[in-house]
Amino acid sequence: MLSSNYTKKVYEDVVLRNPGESEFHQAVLEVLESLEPILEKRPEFEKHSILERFVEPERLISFRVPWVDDEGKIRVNRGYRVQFNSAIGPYKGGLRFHPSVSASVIKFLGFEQTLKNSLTTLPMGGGKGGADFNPKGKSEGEVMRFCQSFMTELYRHIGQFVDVPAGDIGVGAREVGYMFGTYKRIVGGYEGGAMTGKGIPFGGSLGRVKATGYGLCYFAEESMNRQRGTSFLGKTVIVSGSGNVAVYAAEKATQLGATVVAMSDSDGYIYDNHGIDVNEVIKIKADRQRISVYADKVPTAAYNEGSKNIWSVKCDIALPCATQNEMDKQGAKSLIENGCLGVFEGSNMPLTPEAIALVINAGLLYSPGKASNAGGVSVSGLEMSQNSLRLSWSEAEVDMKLRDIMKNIFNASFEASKEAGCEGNLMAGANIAGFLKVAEAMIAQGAV
Ligand code: NDP
Ligand code: 2IT
Repeated sequence: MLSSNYTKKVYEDVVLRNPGESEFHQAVLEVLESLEPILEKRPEFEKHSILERFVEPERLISFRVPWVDDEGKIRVNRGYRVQFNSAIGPYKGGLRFHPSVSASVIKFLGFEQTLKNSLTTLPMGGGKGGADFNPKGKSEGEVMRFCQSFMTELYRHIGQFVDVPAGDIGVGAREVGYMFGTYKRIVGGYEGGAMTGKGIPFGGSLGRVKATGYGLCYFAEESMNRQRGTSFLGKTVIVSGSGNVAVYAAEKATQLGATVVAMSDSDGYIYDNHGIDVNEVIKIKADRQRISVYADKVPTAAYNEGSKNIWSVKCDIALPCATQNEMDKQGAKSLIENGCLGVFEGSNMPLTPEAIALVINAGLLYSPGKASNAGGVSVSGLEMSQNSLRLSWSEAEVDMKLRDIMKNIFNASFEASKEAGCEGNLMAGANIAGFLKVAEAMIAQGAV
């Protein structure tokens, strides 16, 4: 609930100006609620219309993506890029290929990305993009032709100093490779820093693939240690999803001494109280098969239909790593009843507002994705630095920098929560800490 006239007015305008865009409204409302305590103390933000500017993307590009399927038929998808905020650096954020992609989804993600990138301490603004293309069931040739067509429009909007895309749902190393190759061909030169998540032989960072999942666990470990004096050691963990973020979160949680008992895809989840063999999941996903195949291969595992039911599994730690609004109040209630200690977000906005309220009010540890999943974009930032320097850091060096960054994000969020009078509320802390830096940069740059 908003209480100040300023935030109420800004939110009303967002709803009026972006009708029906429920994901975008949801992301904005959460942030405005968190910012209220500091807005009272910093009247200059209202004076400079910072919130009005902060919720309005600098630019939203939407474009036709025609491509030819294996039958020779021309198909059409819609592509997007939102260039949300460039106050502290070039726009930066991933590309998502999923049938659910819409202007609302891309805007919520770009809005969140602005705050997340600010938290990383690296000079990156906020952007996001994608298409309502479903890579599932498409041949290699179809995926390549789609990526090439997508880039023949996107290239004119990006560049190492302008806007730097990377992967997200449905976009991994394969798709980034096809898009980067097309970009390179069109612009007529190697501009490594124009995309991140690239393959290792052509400028990729050793460590980017694992960065989001590993970073999530480093953040969760720090939170458990600092806020409860405990750690992953001996804990049971649920990881939803089985994509890039999920598998490396599961791998790191296992390395830190936890037992991952459940993982999922959009159809259902697997359960094994002996612990899930992450390498087997990685193999299944490399073959682009469903998670149900795991239960066929591993006799101690069971498969259950319905991905949302994963939260009914008893666990100490929940790591949602699939998609937005994947945990509703029923899921949160089950976790609380089963004595869960903390929920750390790997995906972007996985908890509904009702689920967040339940988790926080029940006293569980909780971290918002913009803080705890920032490891991915942080290592993207490191990849950009390496491309500019024309060198390559070892995986161990990247991992060390990632650990430091995640610790710093925890500290910044925790300190900001203390200053705002809600010590330990990392949602409020992350929103405030991320916002302040961008807001100050916006004031310094005038009415742009
Ligand atoms: P992937 O495409 O690699 O994996 C996505 C996983 O989530 C798959 O298991 C997929 O299942 C599942 N999933 C997707 N949509 C739904 C849905 N509607 N309902 C249930 N399950 C679903 O994506 P990533 O791992 O890269 O991304 C996962 C989340 O993490 C996203 O929210 C993304 O924005 C966020 N993120 C990603 C970063 C990165 O570096 N990649 C960085 C920071 C955040 P299925 O195969 O059945 O579709
Ligand atoms: O949501 C995210 O932070 C990402 N998908 C990663 C973005 C990036 O530019 O690496």
